[in-house]
Amino acid sequence: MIKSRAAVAFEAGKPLEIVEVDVAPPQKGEVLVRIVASGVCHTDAFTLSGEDPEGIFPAILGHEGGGIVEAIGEGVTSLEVGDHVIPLYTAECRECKFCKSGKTNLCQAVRGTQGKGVMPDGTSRFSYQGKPIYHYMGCSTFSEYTVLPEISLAKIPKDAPLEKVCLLGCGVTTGIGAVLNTAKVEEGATVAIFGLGGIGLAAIIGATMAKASRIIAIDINPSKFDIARELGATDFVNPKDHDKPIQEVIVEMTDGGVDYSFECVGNVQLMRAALECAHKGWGESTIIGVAGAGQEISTRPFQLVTGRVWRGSAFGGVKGRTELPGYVAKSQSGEIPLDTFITHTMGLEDINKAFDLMHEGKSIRTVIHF
Ligand code: NAD
Ligand code: AHE
Ligand code: ZN
Repeated sequence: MIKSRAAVAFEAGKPLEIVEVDVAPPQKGEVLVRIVASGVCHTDAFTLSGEDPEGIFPAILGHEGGGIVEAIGEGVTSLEVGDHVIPLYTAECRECKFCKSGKTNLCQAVRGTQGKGVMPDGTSRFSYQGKPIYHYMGCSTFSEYTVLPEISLAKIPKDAPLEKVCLLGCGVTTGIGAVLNTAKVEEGATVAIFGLGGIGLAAIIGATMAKASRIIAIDINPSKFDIARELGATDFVNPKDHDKPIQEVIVEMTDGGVDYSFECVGNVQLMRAALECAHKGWGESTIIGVAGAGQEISTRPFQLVTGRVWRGSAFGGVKGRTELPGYVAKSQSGEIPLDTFITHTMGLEDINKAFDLMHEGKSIRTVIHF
C-alpha cells in the first residue's frame, strides 16, 4: 500500500474533498502510474452532478491525465518503470471483437468492470479509512497515484510535456478525432460546431485540418468566439441573438444546411438542432456531448428519410495505444496548439475552483498540477 493525495467525490453534487487515500499495488496486467497533471473535462462535472447513469460514489474522478509509470504488475510487457503515459478511458486490447473489427475504437476488454468502478478482477485499488473508493472511467487521474490495466495506457515520448499533452487524454483528441475519424469531413465542406468548450474548439482544429471551407462556431457564451476565430472558425452565431430556432438560422446562412455538424454540449434539444441544420440529402451530424440519465433525442423521422445521417463519437474514434502518439507528435510540431486550451492551472487543493470556472464559462481547460 502507498499513500496518495487525491480529490475524492464522496457524494454526488458535493465538492471534492482532498484526502490521503491508500493505493494497493498493481496486480497482474496492471500498472501503477504517478499522475503529473490532469485536465478537468465537463464529463467529470457531469458525473459529479449525479446525472451520469454510471456515476458511483465515493469515487476518484478525472480521466484527462498524463503520468509516469511507477511500478508494473506481473505479466506487464509493453511498459516499464519510468515510461511516460496517457491513461485511456477507451482501452485498446487489440484482441477483442471490437478491436479486431477495424470499425470502432470501443474496445470492450475492460469496459464492463470499468463502468462499475473497479479493476478487471472486480476490486478497487483505492481505499480510505479501510473502505473502498471506486475508480472512474478506468482512469481516476485526480489522484497522485492511480492504477490502470496495461491496455488502458498509451506510451508517449518522454520529451512531451505531460502538463500539456494530458489534454490529449480526452478533450482535444475527442474533438479532432470526431471530425477526422467519425465524420471524415472532406476538403471544402461546410461545418457547424455547437458548443465551444474544449471539445468544440478541438473540433474546429479538426475542421481546419480537414480544410473545411466554412466553420460555423455556435455558443450562447460569446466570450468563446475569440479563441474559436484563432483556431480557424469563419462564422460565429449566438443563438440568443436570434428569435427563430437555431437550425433555421444555420440553414439560411448556408443555402440549405451544412455538410457536417457536431454537438459538443450534451443538450438533447441542441442535438436535434444540429441534426436539422444538416443539408438535405447528405448532411451528417455527430453527437459528442453526453446527456444525463433519462434524456432522449428526437426528431421527425422525415429528417433521416430525406438523407440526413445521425452519428455519435466516443474519444473521437481514436484507438489510444496506436494513435495517441501521433496526436502527441502533432502537438509537439505545433499543429495541435494545446496552449490555447489551457486557460488555468492550479494545484490539486484548488480543484473545486476548476469546476466553478467551468460552470461559470470562464475556462476552456484547467490543468491540475500534482
Ligand atoms: P464545456 O463546459 O467546456 O463546454 C460546453 C460549451 O457549450 C460551453 O462553451 C457552453 O457555453 C456551451 N453551451 C452550453 N449550452 C449551449 C447551448 N444551448 N447552445 C450553444 N452552446 C452551449 O464542455 P466540454 O468539456 O467541451 O464538453 C462538452 C461535452 O462533450 C460534454 O457533454 C462532455 O461530457 C462531452 N464529452 C464527450 C466526449 C466523447 O467522447 N463523446 C469526450 C469529452 C467530452
Ligand atoms: N456513463 C454515461 C456515458 C458517458 C459517456 O458517453 N462517455 C463518453 C466519454 S465522455 C469523456 O469525457 C464515452 O466515450 N462513452 C463510451 C463508453 O464506452 O463509455 C452513461 O450514459 O452511462
Ligand atoms: Zn472527457
